[in-house]
Amino acid sequence: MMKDFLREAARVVPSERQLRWFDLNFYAFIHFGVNTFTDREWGTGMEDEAVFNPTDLDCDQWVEAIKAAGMKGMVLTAKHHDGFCLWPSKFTEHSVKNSPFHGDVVKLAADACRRGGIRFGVYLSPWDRNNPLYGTPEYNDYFCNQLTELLTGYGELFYVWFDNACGEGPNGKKQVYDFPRYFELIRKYQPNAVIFNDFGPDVRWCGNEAGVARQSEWAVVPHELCYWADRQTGAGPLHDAAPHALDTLYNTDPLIGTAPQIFYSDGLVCTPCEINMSIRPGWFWHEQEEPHDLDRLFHTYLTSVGANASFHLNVPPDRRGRIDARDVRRLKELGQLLDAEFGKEIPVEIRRVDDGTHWSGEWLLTFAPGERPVKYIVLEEDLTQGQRIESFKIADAASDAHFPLYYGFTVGNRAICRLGDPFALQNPLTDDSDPAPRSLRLLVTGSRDVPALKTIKAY
Ligand code: FUL
Repeated sequence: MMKDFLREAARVVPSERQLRWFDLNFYAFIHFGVNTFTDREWGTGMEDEAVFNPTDLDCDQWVEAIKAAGMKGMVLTAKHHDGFCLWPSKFTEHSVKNSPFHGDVVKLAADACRRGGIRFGVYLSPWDRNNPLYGTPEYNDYFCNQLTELLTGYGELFYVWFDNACGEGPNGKKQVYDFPRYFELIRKYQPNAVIFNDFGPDVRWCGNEAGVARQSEWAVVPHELCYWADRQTGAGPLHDAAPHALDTLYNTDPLIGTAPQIFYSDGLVCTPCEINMSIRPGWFWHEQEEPHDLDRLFHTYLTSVGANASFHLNVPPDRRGRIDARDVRRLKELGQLLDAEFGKEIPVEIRRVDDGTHWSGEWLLTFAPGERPVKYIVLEEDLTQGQRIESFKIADAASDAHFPLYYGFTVGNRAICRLGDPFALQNPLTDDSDPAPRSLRLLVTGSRDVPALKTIKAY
C-alpha cells in the first residue's frame, strides 16, 4: 500500500508551463514605486503621486544588469501595497499618469525585456492601502479590471506574482479575495504564465525571504499546503488515521513533501518552490544599504537553482530609475563566477552499473587522465516522469562508498553537488579520498520508483 502510494507520488508531474518556468530558473524581481522616493518598505497609500519622479529612468540598463548575472526574466511590482500603479490604469487616479513622470513604466520595462531577449512578468499586490473599495466585494472587480489591463496590454507574460502580505491587523479592513476569479483571468489571457500565490497553483513560496533552502526540496507536496493546485493523487495511505494532521502545514516546514509527511496527505499536487530574496536588506532601494556579498548570493544560487527550486533575486532601481552601480557590480561578479564554475563541462564517460529495474541505481563516471579536478556533479531528473529520488551519494570509485564525497537528498529539476562542500549539512571529505578522483560512483540509495535521471554532468 505504501509502495503503491509512493509509485503514485512518483508520477505526479509538472505542467508544461511549470516545466518552462523550471527551465528559466533564475530571474529578477524589480521593486520600484513610491517607496523608492519616500525611503519606506511599505507605503501608506496616502502618498502624493508627485513623489514618483525618476529623473533618468532606463529600463534597458535594468535588463543589462539582470542579464550580466545570468538571469533570464524580470518581474516588476506593477502595484505594491500602497496602491500606486506604475502603469496609467483607467480605474484609478493613483498612478504614474498623475505623477511628474507621466510615462508607463510597465510598458517601458516590458519593451526593454523584449529588446534584451528576457521574459517579463508582473507582481500585483492584492492588499491595497489606497483604494477606497478595499474591504468590499467591489474591490474584486477593481482588482480584476487592473489585472486585465496588465494581462492584455503588455505582450506575453511568463509570471503573475501575487503577494499575500497584509498589514491591516485585527481591526483593519478585511478583504475576501476572489482568487479563483483572478486565476481564471490569467489562464484566459496568459495561458503560458505561471501563477505564484504563496501556496500554488503553479509555484509556492519557500517560506522565508533570506534565501534559506530546505535540505530536500520536493515539487510534489501535500494538497493541504498547495490547495490552489489540482490534486493528482488520492489521499495518502495514512490519511484516515490522522484526518487533520496536516491542517497546520505551512511553507516554513522543513519536511514538506517528504515520505512520512505525504502519507498523511489528502492528495498530492505538483507545486515547486521559489526562493526569493533581495540583493540588499530591503526590497526597495535605500541609499545607505549595500548589496549582500558575493558568497551569499552564490550559495543561494547553489541551494535554489541547484536544489530543485528557482531563484528570484530582487534588484531595486534607485531614484534616478537606474540600478545602483554597487548592485550592477555585484550582479556582474555573480555572472562571472557562475560562468567560471559552470561555463565549461568536464567530459565524463557515464556507465549505468545496475540493471535499471530497481528503486535504486548505480552509475560509474570516468574522467580522462589529465582532466581538471571535478568540483561539481550536476544531476537532473526527467520531471516529465515525476520526481523520484529520495537520497543519493557520490563517492570516489577507488575508495569506500561508505565514506562518500557527497550525500544528497532530492534531485528533481537539478541538484548541483559541490564535492567536499564545507557548507553542506553532511558532506565528509574523507582523508583517504583522492582530491582529484579519476572515477566516481553515483549511488541512488532511495527512490520512489526506478530513478529516471536525465542529466549527469561534471564541472
Ligand atoms: C512581501 C512584501 O510585503 C514585501 O514588501 C515584498 O514585496 C516581498 C516580495 O513580499 O510579502
